Amino acid sequence: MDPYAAQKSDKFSFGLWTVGNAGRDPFGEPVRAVQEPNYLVRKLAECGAYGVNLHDNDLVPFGASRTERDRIVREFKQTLKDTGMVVPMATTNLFTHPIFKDGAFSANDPKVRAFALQKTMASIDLGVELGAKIYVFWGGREGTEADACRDPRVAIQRTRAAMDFLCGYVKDQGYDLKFALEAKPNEPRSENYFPTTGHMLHFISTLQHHEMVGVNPEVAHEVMAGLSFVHTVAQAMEANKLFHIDLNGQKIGRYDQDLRFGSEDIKGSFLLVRLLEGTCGGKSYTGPKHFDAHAYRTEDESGVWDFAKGCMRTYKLLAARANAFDSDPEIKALIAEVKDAHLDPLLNASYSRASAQALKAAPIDATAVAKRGLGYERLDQLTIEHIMGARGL
Ligand code: GLT
Ligand code: MN
Ligand code: MN
Repeated sequence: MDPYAAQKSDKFSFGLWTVGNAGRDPFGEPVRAVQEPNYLVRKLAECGAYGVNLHDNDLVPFGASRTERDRIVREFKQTLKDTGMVVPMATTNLFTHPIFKDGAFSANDPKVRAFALQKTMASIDLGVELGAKIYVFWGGREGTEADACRDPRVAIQRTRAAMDFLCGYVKDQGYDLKFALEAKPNEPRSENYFPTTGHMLHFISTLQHHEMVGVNPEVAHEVMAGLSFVHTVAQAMEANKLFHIDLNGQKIGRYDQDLRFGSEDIKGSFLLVRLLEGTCGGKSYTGPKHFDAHAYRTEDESGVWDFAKGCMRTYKLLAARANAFDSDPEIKALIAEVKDAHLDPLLNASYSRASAQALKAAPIDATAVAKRGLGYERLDQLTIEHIMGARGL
């Protein structure tokens, strides 16, 4: 059996909008036929994915009647049952309809804010009905071009009010659902509020029900801003706030490319998988691994499935290499923590006048310490050799 073929136990998921992407861009028409959701789920199951995520309107068209909605949902549930697929995450489309042209929760018009809440409550009901345990908020249109249109502090306050309200709704309904907030620096707006995961993490700490809200960082969105995605994810994990993750590929400084996972920055992708899988130590990430990406516009439908299988296969290849890397005795020796019998107790002591005094008095020869080479060239070369399969497998 191919050890890199995706299994349901890997917990790989795709959004309906990812493998369903028809290749439309701001300059060109779709290049592929729009595929029907039930068909996409069956194909994803064949590829080895375990889950499918959706926006309300990826499944139920905007404005559908209750009868129509119920028929669509019934059929979709049957497909999930037939294929053994789950819906781990659901979200609301608060960006396509023109009513959201100036944002949803942060919009100046109360009618827009109220409509956004109505739509989200209905969409939460839908997600829960399909079994979702995570609910994503991506504020696609929450931002500005004419920045004087509102006090940015008010935008933050309105978003907080919306989150507090929606957390209240979930609790009142007795739903087993957590929220995951997804940041993006810009696009489609010129400036988005909450541009990075770091901004989101602080914002979450100000919410009434902060314990049920975490983050959904996306590779492309942090890399667009020139940030280290590995460090972003590490901060979220360390805060126990990594509720979900959007994996893909991206070049720095471009539009949101949403490329196949691992197709760009192979070293960064390796370090990310290493962190998520926990081969470097610490807690691993056990939630769904969602590929929020799409096939190149050059592709026909078979290219879409090559893309989907490629995301999952690359993840598994990198996981195997991360495992080999962290089992390599030379790597272990290179990254072993430096121990100092005299200083360690002083550094580990909590503050007191006495511990401060002892630390002040500790003799440290800065020149001698500075002379020591750290071996990071060797470490980094070995990292490359592991990634390239020249070592370890
Ligand atoms: C949209 C966006 C993604 C978000 C999705 C959830 S929709 O495709 O580009 O990053 O995760 O709303
Ligand atoms: Mn995303
Ligand atoms: Mn993206």
